[in-house]
Amino acid sequence: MTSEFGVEITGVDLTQMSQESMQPFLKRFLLDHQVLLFRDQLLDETQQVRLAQSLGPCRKMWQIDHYVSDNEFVQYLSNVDRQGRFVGSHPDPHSTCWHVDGSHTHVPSKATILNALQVPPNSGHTMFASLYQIYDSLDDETKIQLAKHEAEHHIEFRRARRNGRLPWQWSLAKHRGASLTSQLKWWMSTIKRRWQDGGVFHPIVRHHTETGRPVLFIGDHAWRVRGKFLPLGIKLMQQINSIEIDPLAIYTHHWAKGDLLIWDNTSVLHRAGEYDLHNEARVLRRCVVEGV
Ligand SMILES: O=C(O)CCC(=O)C(=O)O
Ligand SMILES: [Fe+2]
Repeated sequence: MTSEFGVEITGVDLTQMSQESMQPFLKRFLLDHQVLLFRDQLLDETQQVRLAQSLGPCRKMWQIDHYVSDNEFVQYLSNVDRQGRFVGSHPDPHSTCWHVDGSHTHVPSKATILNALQVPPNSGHTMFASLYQIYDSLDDETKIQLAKHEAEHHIEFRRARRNGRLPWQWSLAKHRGASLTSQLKWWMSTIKRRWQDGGVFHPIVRHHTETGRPVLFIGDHAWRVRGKFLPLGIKLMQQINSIEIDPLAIYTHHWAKGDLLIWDNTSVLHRAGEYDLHNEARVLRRCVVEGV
């Protein structure tokens, strides 16, 4: 892993451990090392949910149409359907940008668990960077300035541009052919919902809820700095989000079938790597633990 975070744990069969014995050990390792890797673990859905629940209640998951699970706590990230046919699209294209799972909710998830059922031999990696380390690398003045601000995290506003939701992109992207009326309706209902729900704000320098250590709480869902004139707030957030991450501080996980990764979601950024969507099958089973 890297010199700062991540650990591979060997000699453990996760299917054989009771929830009680797993809980203290997993919790300690996760807080200390942020990313845990176990190899050769082919769990079934129930076993993976049980493992996740040893850390806390699981989040109910949305399902990918072509690879649905009956278990509400399980999601498959897959570019093939159950018969192994390529569906021709990425299960979650936005996950290729650095992000924190669920940062657009008031209480971001505590941990994410992926188990690899099928993976390409040399691509489709997952990358991690420590938010403790990113914060620690800032100079004192920047730390003081950033600590004064909060970011609004909103998944739709942040993704609008990439999804071609902005008028000058309509002819280019996903929404090619969508009528002006349907686009306007989308914007009106999204803005109305945001207005009714109120925003989700997190301090840009956030203290980890369990370790108390400061992190630079950035990522793809953070779309504007609160309290600034909107275009400036958006621009400033983009600048903060585009902070350069030292390549040596990134852990790139090259998946093998049976790998199981657990990460402490609010102390790392993660992102999915590219792979050949049309020729290389990639199926990961995912569970998410609710935050505290
Ligand atoms: O597909 C991946 O490598 C990562 C997906 C992801 O962002 C997640 O599981 O939260
Ligand atoms: Fe994610």
